[in-house]
Amino acid sequence: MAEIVTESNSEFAAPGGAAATELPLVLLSHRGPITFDWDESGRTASRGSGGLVTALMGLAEHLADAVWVCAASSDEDRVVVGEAGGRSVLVATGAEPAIVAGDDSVEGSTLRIKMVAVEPAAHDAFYAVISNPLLWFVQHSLYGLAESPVITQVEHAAFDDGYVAVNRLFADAVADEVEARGGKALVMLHDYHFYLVAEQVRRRCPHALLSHFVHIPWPGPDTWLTLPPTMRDPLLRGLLGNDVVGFQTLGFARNFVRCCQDLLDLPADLDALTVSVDGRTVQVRHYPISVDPAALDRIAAAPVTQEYAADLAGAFQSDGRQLILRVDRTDPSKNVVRGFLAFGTLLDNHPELVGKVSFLALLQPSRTDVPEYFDYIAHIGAVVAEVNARHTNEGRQPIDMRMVEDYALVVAAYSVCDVVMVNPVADGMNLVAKEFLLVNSRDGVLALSETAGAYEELREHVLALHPFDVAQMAEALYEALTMDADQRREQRVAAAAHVRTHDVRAWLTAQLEDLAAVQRLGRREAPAAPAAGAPLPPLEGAKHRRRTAARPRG
Ligand code: ADQ
Repeated sequence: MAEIVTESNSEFAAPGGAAATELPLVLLSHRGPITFDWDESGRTASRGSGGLVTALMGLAEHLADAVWVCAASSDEDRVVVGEAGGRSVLVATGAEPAIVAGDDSVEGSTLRIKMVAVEPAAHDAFYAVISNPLLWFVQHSLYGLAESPVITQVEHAAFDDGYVAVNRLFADAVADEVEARGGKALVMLHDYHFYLVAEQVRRRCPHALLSHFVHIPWPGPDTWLTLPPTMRDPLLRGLLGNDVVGFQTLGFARNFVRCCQDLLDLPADLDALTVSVDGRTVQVRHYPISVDPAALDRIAAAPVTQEYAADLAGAFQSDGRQLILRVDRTDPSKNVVRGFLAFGTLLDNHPELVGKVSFLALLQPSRTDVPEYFDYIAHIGAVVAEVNARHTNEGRQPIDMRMVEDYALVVAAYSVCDVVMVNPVADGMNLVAKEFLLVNSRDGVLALSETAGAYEELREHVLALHPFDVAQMAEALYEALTMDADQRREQRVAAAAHVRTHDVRAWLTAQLEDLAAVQRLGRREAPAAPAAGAPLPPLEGAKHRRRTAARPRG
């Protein structure tokens, strides 16, 4: 098997060199790796942050012929789409990202990006009616079924004219890129916005190797019954257009197989995690996403982070006081309200802790245009005010809630806190839990919801939270605050070692290995993998050249 490895991305090679295919890469995610804007100095370009963007960029930047398809999100993105006539643009991705003009040469990393501009009404139906909230709420089990969801003609129309139409648009964009690469490419699709893409790309490009990674939970068939068959069946069938469908946990992967069995009546194997459809076998896998330890270490060591850490320790931890932290988007799935109720109960039950423990919440406002999210922020504010009114001690309020997006502050808070509370109602993985483990310097305790994807990996090293049981969460916080030093250290060290060895590169490498295996075995065989000795020949991909270093622009 040839490898996807070039001189400069050998960190993505699996041991033994079996990591990948020799195919060019086409990525798809709703949010892109680069966003363009306009200020007084002219066009600006900024690189997305976060482990996922970094890992996928690290792969794509080093492959000739890779392209990342995404939605145009800003006005300037749409100007770029217009200028490029709908084609992809080459972007230099160094410290100051910029578009590379046709005849310019560039030194350093580059990435080809194809942004798709969606007509606003269709995008609104796709994004603000179907993806968020309908799919997000179903997949995180957020509906109180006595009253919601109410699926009317509006949602049906939004599904047909928004979700289906926009998925078709993106499928066309992806298929155009695959065809431009000779019809053979490795296609990696991301998340709940694009469940219908693979099936359509497969129709146009039967030789593409297709995978989809779902970042959020995949509930069991009963929960999917919340959606009418006219929605849920196409979503499942769309995903079955892939060769490999990836989830965060084994539990979610099994749920998907059960959905295919129970809702579509397809032959499936719950042990092998395969589904047979249209004479093909679809592999269902789990790849727990993770963080980039080196990048986190750099941020933790930066002067701004260190300054923040000293300020936080001075404000919250003098005289032996302890600090509980939470870091979240203000998303109802994160369960912020019950978290504060549990803290209030902790102080009610243990009045000796009043004045001795604070709760710092760094909350990033999220999707405030969705009514449920807007109302949730108001609810959070009311609970915080109530707990603070009940337990203010010598002028010190126990909860310090900040609506802020500041990653250096977040990392500083991880490093000094004594306990971090991660209590989502449901979560695909939850990177806050993993980030905290890597940078905490006080043997802090991770109090983690049983329903977060991260719990499947970390359960032995954390205090379990039941996200609906406020009394249990209050007692777990008490246990965390009073845990003896040896146990704290043992737990955190073991959990951090796990995260360091299971980082975001391991997440990506595992997917590339599985895709290479699918390609090796010949994905068109059904129902099981072909007998040894009868594999299809590997698909011949475009040759991967190392980009010639050249002089920078201007
Ligand atoms: P999210 O739901 O966004 O991700 P999570 O995995 O916790 O959840 O990632 C949040 C990120 O935002 C973390 O890197 C965190 O540090 C950062 N963040 C949160 N609050 C912040 C603040 N106030 N300021 C600055 N940064 C802040 C989705 C899924 C998850 C899955 C990821 C990746 O819902 O389950 O883990 O994708 O697959």
